[in-house]
Amino acid sequence: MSEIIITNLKVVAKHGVFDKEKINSQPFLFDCVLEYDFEKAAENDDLNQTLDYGNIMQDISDFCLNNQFDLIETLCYRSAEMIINKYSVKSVKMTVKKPNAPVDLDFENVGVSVHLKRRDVYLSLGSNLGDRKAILDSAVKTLSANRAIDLLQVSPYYENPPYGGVAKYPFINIAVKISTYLSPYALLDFIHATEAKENRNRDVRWGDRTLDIDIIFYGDEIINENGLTVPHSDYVNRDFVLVPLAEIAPDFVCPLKRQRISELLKQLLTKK
Ligand code: A4P
Ligand code: MG
Repeated sequence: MSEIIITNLKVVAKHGVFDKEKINSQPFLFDCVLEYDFEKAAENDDLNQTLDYGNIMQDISDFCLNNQFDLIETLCYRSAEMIINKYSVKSVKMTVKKPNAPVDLDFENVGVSVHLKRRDVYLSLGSNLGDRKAILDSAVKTLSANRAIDLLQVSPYYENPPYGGVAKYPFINIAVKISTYLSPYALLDFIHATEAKENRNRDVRWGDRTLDIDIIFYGDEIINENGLTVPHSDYVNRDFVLVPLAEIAPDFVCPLKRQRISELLKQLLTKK
């Protein structure tokens, strides 16, 4: 793993909550660490095979000067987003310090930091009410319209009988691969908003629904807390998840089961 590191890039700009901060400029100090594979550039001693740190510094400086935010949190997050989207790096760690923050105490710096990291995420989408294909298409469109999400693959549609004994009508299911730097919880919030947009009603667990989106994998991470379980707790028992998933990611290895999707599907089908 290799990194490009910028420290204490100073930009004099007008961010802050107070009126006087919006009128009088003050310094903001940026640290930026980009995860970037520059081994080839080093081997060939070639600037064209790496990122020009001068361009990155200019972009951070321009972004800081051309925008105005109340919070350094916003300045930090948005400038990290600008860099990860423009340079397609694996991750960006951005720190913003405000040495002249209006606090009447003796301090050197106050700052915030954010680490954005791209992961491949697999989602399972299902619909069994309304115009099911149109709803799934619209959900995929909503996902890809989020600037933090790149849509990588979409499986074909599969029609399935309802699983779980609660829902009455047949589902159409698809699997989708995205790349995103949203945290798992930010992604879950966005998924819930996407379901709500398609008039999802949450009255009955496992019930009929216009749209359901589940996170099956979030990179290699294993998460088991605060209402989120990833890998999804029951996906290995669900052919409506595994069949579309095997279509787009047969060789993906489940971080929990340590088996490929194609093997897991085979096992499920022989059990049935
Ligand atoms: N949650 C925890 N882990 C996750 C995760 N990995 N992805 C929490 C998404 N959400 C996760 O989900 C309830 C809560 O689970 C969420 O608020 C989140 O914090 P929900 O979507 O509100 O409720 P639900 O969908 O009714 O419950 P659940 O348990 O998610 O149901 P499933 O498992 O989604 O099952 N048959 C076919 N053929 N095709 C289907 O698509 N879908 C279901 C729903 C039933 N039968 C089906 C299908
Ligand atoms: Mg669900």
